[in-house]
Parts: sequence; C-alpha cells; structure tokens
Amino acid sequence: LREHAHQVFQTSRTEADLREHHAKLLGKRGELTNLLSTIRKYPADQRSAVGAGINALKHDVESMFEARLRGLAQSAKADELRQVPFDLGLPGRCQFERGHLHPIHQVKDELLSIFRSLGFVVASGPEVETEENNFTKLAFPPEHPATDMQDSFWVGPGVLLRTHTSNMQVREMTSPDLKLPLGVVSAGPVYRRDDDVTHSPMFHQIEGFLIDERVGMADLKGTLTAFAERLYGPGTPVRLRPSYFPFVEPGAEMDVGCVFCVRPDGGHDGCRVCKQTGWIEILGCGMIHPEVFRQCGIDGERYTGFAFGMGIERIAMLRYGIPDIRLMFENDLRFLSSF
Ligand code: FA5
Repeated sequence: LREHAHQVFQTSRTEADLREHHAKLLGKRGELTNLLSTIRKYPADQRSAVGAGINALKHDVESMFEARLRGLAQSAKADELRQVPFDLGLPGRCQFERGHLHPIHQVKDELLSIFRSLGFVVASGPEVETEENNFTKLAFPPEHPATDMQDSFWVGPGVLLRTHTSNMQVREMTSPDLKLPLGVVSAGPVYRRDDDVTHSPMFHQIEGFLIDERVGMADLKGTLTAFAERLYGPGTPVRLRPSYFPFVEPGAEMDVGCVFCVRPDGGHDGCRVCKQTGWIEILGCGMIHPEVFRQCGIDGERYTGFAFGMGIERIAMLRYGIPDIRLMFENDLRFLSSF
C-alpha cells in the first residue's frame, strides 16, 4: 500500500488528481481507513502492534501527500514564471522627472569650488551660535544695532541663530588645532529679522579669510579679482569702495561691472539691476581688525589677514535674473524646474 500510494501520488499531474488519490486512500471509505477496521479480526494480543503499524503507514502516506502537494505548487509557480515574460530591464510606465540641486546650492557649490581652486580649505560650523562668537570676539561694540533684538533671532540668553558666517573666523582662530598660515572658506545659512524682495529672514552667506605674515590689501584685491573673473568671466571690472564693518580695518565693499548692461559704448541706460551706475555690489571685505586678533589670542604684530563675506542669494539673483528673493524659498516647481 505504501508503494502504491507513492506511485499514484508521484504520477498525479494536478492538485485535483492528487487530492482524488488522497481521498481514495485516506478518505472515509479509503483503503487505509478500511484497514483500520480490520484490526478487530486480529487476536487481542496482536491488535496494538497491528494498530501501530497501520498508524505509521498512515503517517507516511500523509507525509508523501504533503510533499507532493508542495512539489506541485512549486512547479506550478515555476511554470507561471516561465510563461509570463518578465523583463526587469523594461522602463516603468510612469515617467519620474530627475531632481536637481536648488539654485542656491548650485551657486554655493560653484563659489566654494572657485575658492578651493585658489587654495582655500572648506570649513563648516553650527547655525546656533554664541553671542561671543557671533558678535563680541568680532569687536562689535555692545550698542551696535545688529546686536539689538530687532535684527537677530535669540534662542536664549547669549545664544542666537548666527547673523553672518563671520562667526567662522572666530571659530577657526580660536580652534585648538589652529595652524598658521590659514586660508578658509565657509558657506551656509544665516538668519536676520529682515523680510522684503531682496532680504529674507533666512539666507546664505559665504565667508573667506586668509591669515599669514605680511598679508595686505593687495592680496585681498588680487584674490577677489581672480574670484570675480572666474565667476563672471575674464576681464570683469571690479572696484573696492571704503565701507565699515566692526571686525575689519580698513573695510570695503566690492562692486563688479554690471554684467547685464555691458554694451560696446559702455552705456547703462535703463538698466534696473545696476540702477544705471554700471556697478553691482557683491560683497563686504577688509583687513582683519587687530582687536579681533587680540580677542582670539593671535599675535597681531606678527600676523595680518583679510576677510570677505557675501550673500549667496544675491549672486544667484544676479546670475539668473531672479527679481524676488522669496521665489527661492517658496519651492514652486514652476520656478525650481527652470534651473
Ligand atoms: C556681513 O554680513 C559681513 N559679515 C560681511 C563681511 C565679511 C564683511 C568679512 C567684511 C569681512 P552684510 O551685513 O553687508 O555683511 O551682509 C553681506 C551680504 O549678505 C549682503 O551684501 C547681502 O548680499 C547679503 N544679505 C544681507 N542681509 C540679507 C538678507 N536678509 N537676505 C538676503 N541676503 C542678505
């Protein structure tokens, strides 16, 4: 019977077939079930041995049935997979557009790579900063309007969202790993209580500074001229105008020749970007103030340095002709997908 069961199960080609054979063997009137009723015919002392034998047989037949059932299911699955033409390389039916970096990040990466190619190393720092690193060590006088509650977002006493990336000057100069000479650039978000078409409460700056013996204004101008030429093209005119920042002396702002209204005759009639002056202000800069060196524990007799900082949105707006800074933070896909 065991062999018979094995043979009929193995030759069953479908589940229905298999179940039919199973019923014939183990169903209510199945051959094996009938066997059980023959136990009575045996002498009493043999019945339990015969019963055990029949039960073992029943168990074996059930196992054979289960195994064949699994085998049939597996080969059914394999047949199905062979029939359905699966091509994993086929392109999907819905077309996803590829994303890209936000224009601010595109410009930021470009600015950083220009300064990297000029030999500066890239550093980064936190957006939550101490008053000391953001203002005090940068020689802001205590009554300076920027330290007022109106301009800064205070997180707690003596702690604020940094208002500029100049905090990185202090962080680098007071670092235990400081090694001079040092040339650093750093970019990231900064925060101020501003809100209009050219001023956003959160915006991005890039800061750079170089500290060495005998660094002078000529090095500053040379570096920034090389930078402007790489950003806006060879021969881009630049000029420095005197200006004031508490942490530099002398301080200056740098303008580049307006790239929007350049004409062979040099006219600027009607240009709204440079307001017909022919110049566009792009950054603040100057020689690091001896007071900053003193506060940061650097020998200002031996070392000098220059520093500069600019708004990344400003550069992006000029580059792409974006009229309103707020467009850059609204995440409107019609705007973003044009970059
Ligand atoms: C500074 O923040 C100085 N730390 C720059 C500096 C560094 C000077 C090193 C000297 C040496 P200022 O406040 O001017 O300077 O800001 C620099 C630039 O940030 C501005 O020219 C402008 O492009 C940009 N900016 C300022 N406020 C906003 C704002 N709310 N939204 C967008 N851009 C802004």
